[in-house]
Amino acid sequence: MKFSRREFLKLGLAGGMALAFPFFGASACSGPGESPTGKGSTGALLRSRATLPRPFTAPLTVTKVLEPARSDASGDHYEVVQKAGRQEILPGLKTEIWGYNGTFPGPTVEARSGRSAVVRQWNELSVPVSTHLHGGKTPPGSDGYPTDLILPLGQEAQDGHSPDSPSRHFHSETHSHGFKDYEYPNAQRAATLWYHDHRMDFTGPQVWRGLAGFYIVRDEDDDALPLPKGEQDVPLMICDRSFDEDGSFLYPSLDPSLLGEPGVEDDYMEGVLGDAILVNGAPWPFMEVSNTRYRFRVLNASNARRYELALDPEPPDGSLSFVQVGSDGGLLGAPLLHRTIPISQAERFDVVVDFSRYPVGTEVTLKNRLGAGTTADVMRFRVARRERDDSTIPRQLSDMTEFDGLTESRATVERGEFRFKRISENGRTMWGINGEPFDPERMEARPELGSVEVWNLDTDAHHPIHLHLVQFKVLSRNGERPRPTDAGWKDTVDLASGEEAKVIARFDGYRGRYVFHCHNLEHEDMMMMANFEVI
Ligand SMILES: [Cu+2]
Repeated sequence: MKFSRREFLKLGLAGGMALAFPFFGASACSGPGESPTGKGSTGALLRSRATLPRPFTAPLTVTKVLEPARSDASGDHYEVVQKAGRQEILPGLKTEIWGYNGTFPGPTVEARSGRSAVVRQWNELSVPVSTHLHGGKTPPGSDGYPTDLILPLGQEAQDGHSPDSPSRHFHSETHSHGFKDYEYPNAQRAATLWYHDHRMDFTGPQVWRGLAGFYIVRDEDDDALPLPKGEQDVPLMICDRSFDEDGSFLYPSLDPSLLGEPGVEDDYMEGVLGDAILVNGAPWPFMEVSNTRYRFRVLNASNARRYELALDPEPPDGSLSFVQVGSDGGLLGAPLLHRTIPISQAERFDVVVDFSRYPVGTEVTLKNRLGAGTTADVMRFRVARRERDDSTIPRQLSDMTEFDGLTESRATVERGEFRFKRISENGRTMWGINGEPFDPERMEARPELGSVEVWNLDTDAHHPIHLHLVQFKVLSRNGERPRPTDAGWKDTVDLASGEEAKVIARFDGYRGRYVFHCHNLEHEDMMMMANFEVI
């Protein structure tokens, strides 16, 4: 019988060692360069028991676009059913997934800027859910607040895991039964957003089981650019997973029913890292491309894994691999060239890759420079044919007057440090902000509607920090200029251990309560989240 560290603790077998280990074991695999499997990521590797397939044998699939159930003058109305499904992810094995419409990834929603969408989410799973549109400027009642749950029909709200848990507040929260209508005004510029589960204490396991999908906002300005379009505009959802012998997802939940005690075995409190890399749900897929430019909307939908994406071989003409045209919040003002792209959980990079730089017949691998062994590869492109290319990358992409105008002198309030650090809660190591675990009742900040604020963020491990409602600008990193990949409108900033950032945002759109949190989903579930209320 295998004891988890937690069980050892309960039995009093491990003593002080068990308390000390999570601290020092943690930092040993969180810094750059230490563990081959966790390099650049804060987390512990969970090894698959299933035989993993040879890479580059499964074709990349592009997730299908969701058709509205109806459209009228007011906007588009969608119906989505969250339910279990069975998918062949590993060849010859079936994996039970939890998915939007029973698929993983969920269907892609294509929205128009300025045209509202209402998504009716049905819950046919065995657990409560809450759906968040990441990067969306969404009214508070539709933002997928962690306790704003859709309960399965016939299920009552539960008290959560322990009597003194913040989930005691469940009874004072609003719940829906069976379904909920999420209203997305889409009063925002074109951008690659994504939607995923956000249930308090259980986001990690529920996203791991498959509750994630793309939500792409388009507008006339973006459409009018001569960037690659149609089949050459490809969303790529990258995430890591681990598989049990029978093909089912492995995840170290304390209670796999996800109805009792939340959290993961102590060995994984740093975060859960899988050893299989999936793109759009397929393990290390290949994609046949023509010798033209492609626009890839890259999303890191992993729970805890960071990547540093690179092309192998690099373009033979010596040019840099990626031309970044967009960030979390849509187009940049002007394109940026990168040799590699570091991408933390929940970040999006909109990049153009020009395959005309490679001879037809070349195989180009998308590598993860932070990975080792099975996690060093992401997917492969085969330059299979010649094709006429009408696309170009214009020197000017979008009007950034508003972005450029967000300067420190415009801010009326400066807040923080917000310290994203380990805490001890009831004798357990957890994650907190300013020493506090998440509590739905406590407001960490009350920005005024329309005001500009500077927030200071700092960390003790790798924490990708995400603010709901707003897109911000990274003003500085560690007191210096932001790095090139911090450019543009951001809703998530990738902070490594001991880093600090100063970000600036205008808190406009809606009054109400929103969260900000670490997007390492195990950290988020273990309380690294706080509220702000726009007043
Ligand atoms: Cu974190």
